[in-house]
Amino acid sequence: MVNRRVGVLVMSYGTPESLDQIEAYYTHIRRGNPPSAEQLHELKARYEAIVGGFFPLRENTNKQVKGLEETLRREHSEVDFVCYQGLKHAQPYVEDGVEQMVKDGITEAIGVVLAPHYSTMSVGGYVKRAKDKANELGLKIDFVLDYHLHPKLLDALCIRVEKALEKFTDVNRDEVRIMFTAHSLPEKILEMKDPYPEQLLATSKAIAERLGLTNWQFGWQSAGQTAMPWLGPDILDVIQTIHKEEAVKNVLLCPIGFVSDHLEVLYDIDIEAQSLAKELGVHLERTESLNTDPLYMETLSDVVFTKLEAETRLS
Ligand code: FEC
Repeated sequence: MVNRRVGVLVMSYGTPESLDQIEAYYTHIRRGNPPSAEQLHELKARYEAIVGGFFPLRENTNKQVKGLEETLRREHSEVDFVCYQGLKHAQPYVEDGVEQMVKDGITEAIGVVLAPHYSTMSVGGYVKRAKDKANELGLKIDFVLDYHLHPKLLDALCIRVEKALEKFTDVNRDEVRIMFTAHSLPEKILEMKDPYPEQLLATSKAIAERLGLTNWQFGWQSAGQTAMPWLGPDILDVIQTIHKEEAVKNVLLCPIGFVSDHLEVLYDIDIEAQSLAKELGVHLERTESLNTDPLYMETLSDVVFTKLEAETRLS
């Protein structure tokens, strides 16, 4: 008997493949408006500081897509799962992934984003593009919208917090301020009753409860430099304030909104936040990124399979 064949569209942010592609990538992020020479120079300098010609997000996404396919096939061998990549701002774009599935004769698919928390401006954007293309080509597709409280995701994050706390050898762990972080978004999402801030807080609380953490808070990172206000407080301001007003000398950053090593982690935390911490005499550490952690791969496999089962029951 031939197994049921299901395509999985694995969507992620995307990154350039070389330094000379940064301009086109940035222009795409800015919805077709090229950046000024100054903006481009500033972004190139950030990539140069982390990559030296190598873009970690590309390889991490490739490995995550492969890891998810292997996990799905191992855990659910009754279905012939085939994973396709669809990127938001680089090739292969979300639409390319959908098109490839159709070319390969896939007729039913599930979409999932490599970001656990839902926002209309993040996951909602990926889903809309994939849905539009799938409708145009007649592909049946459904989507996982979030998985921020999945027990295996929480396990993976808790293990990382525990491991990173071990780096603070000369203080009691209650003296370390743990700050959960995620990418900021324009404040206007609050008027739209967007679930993003609430979901991020729910993940933070769940980790804190499981580990019995008492000294923790949430902070936003990587806000865009635009005229409109972005969600705050920004982690750089928080580090300064808690150092000045509460004499905090030990900080652990846990970027729960990201699942890979990439610019926003390797530059915004490891270089920018770390250099501020050094200047202030604060001991700052960060939890390791999930990348291809088997617990993360199992989380994704589980939410994809559960969505497929729910769809099967409905149809
Ligand atoms: O390593 C890499 O090459 C890419 C790292 C990267 C990730 C990422 C994830 C998210 N972003 C989110 C929202 C926004 C909004 C804007 C925006 C702009 C940028 C720029 C770069 C960039 N983002 Fe990003 N983001 C990454 C990189 N992001 C580079 C442009 C320069 C800058 O502002 O720093 C503003 C766009 C606009 O002008 O309208 C909004 C969100 C996520 C997490 C969810 C996800 O992964 O989709 C939300 C990784």
